[in-house]
Amino acid sequence: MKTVYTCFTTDVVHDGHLNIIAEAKKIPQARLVVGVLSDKAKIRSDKFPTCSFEERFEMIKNTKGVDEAIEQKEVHYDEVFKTIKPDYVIHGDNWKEYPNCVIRDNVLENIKKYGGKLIEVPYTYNAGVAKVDSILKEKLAMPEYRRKRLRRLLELCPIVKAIEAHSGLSGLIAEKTIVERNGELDQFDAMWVSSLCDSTMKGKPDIELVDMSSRMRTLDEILDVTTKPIILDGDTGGQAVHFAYNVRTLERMGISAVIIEDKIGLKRNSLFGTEVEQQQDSIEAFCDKIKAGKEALRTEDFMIIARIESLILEQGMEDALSRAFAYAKAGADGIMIHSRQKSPNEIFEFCDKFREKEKTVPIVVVPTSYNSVTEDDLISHGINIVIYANHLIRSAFPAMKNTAIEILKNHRAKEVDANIMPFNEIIKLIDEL
Ligand code: SPV
Ligand code: MG
Repeated sequence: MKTVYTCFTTDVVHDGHLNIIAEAKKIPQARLVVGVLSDKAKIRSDKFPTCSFEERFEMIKNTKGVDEAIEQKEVHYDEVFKTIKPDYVIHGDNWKEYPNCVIRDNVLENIKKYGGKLIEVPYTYNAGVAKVDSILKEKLAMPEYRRKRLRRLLELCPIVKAIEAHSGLSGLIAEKTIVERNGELDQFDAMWVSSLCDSTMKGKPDIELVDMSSRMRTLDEILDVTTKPIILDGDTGGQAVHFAYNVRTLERMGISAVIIEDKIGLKRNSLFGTEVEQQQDSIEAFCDKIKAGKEALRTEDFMIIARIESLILEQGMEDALSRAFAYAKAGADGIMIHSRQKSPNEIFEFCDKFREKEKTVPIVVVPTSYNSVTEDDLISHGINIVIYANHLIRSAFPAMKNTAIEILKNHRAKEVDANIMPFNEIIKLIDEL
């Protein structure tokens, strides 16, 4: 008996999968083993699953023509080659494109070591397959599915990576960018809707001038075209009573978390530090705000994360730590600790001391100033979420400004063409329904 192997990442078996099974069945005297990709591997290389691994496994196991289903833990098939050594691997030819070609290259390299064979089947894309894709995408975007995904990511990922989004278009970049790194695939897990970037986008200062209604319009734009979970920068949260109302609205919209900072009065951006006047809230009042938010919640999904400004305002490590413990006790679902130092040392000291006593409450960091720190360093200090808080807008601004300068200088647009997106790409960038 020969063994034919394929790996399915899907939540729904459609014509494409049935076609692969049918092709596999044409091989005489062979049994078909199907790998079901683990959740951990799926979220690095594909969309988030819309059902549990167990449900996906049962579905594949019970599909006609499948002789055996196994869990494939990693994106790459190395383990499969060690244990099963399939005579054939069968796959749709759509994996020839970047970034999935990385998986294909690895399969080709390994299979030829022992004389196995790769069979590629033309990718099936018909109205039925398109419909399944679109239904799954819609399901992923629904508030009740999207909202709880941040908590699930915290269980699945060594560190959850969020990138800022300030519009539908930047949301699409956060949603769709997948890269190959050291042979592995990677993508962002979540989006951060920053007060700085949302305000800057509107040409306004980051002082809570762009009000919550406007912030919600930005959120809605992003929610409309993406599926990844969203963490909102909620500034100070405003008055506790208003915060409670806003939490309820955000929860209904499908936002996964809001982060509020322990400042009062006219809020200025933290990266100003002590260069401008900024006032920290009392521990008691801020705990009351956290509690008011928690009481307003209707689900277990939504997270209220407390942001500590003690290091920004040079109030010392002890102040930061005592606030962190108090906020966690008041019910905060996570602690964000912020710093504007070039070195991550004070962040690491805080995290190490916090983790001595508090093992589970997630820690969030924003390494804008201490940007040489790596995600591995952050993981080793018990940090759970990293936010790249302003990088898309900071890269867009100089690019746009440069284009404006060049057109003005040349009295025509030809000179900028080489540095901008080709016209036929921009008109096809956005998928139509
Ligand atoms: C933001 O992105 O708006 C933040 C993070 O609050 S920071 O700008 O570093 O204060
Ligand atoms: Mg902010």
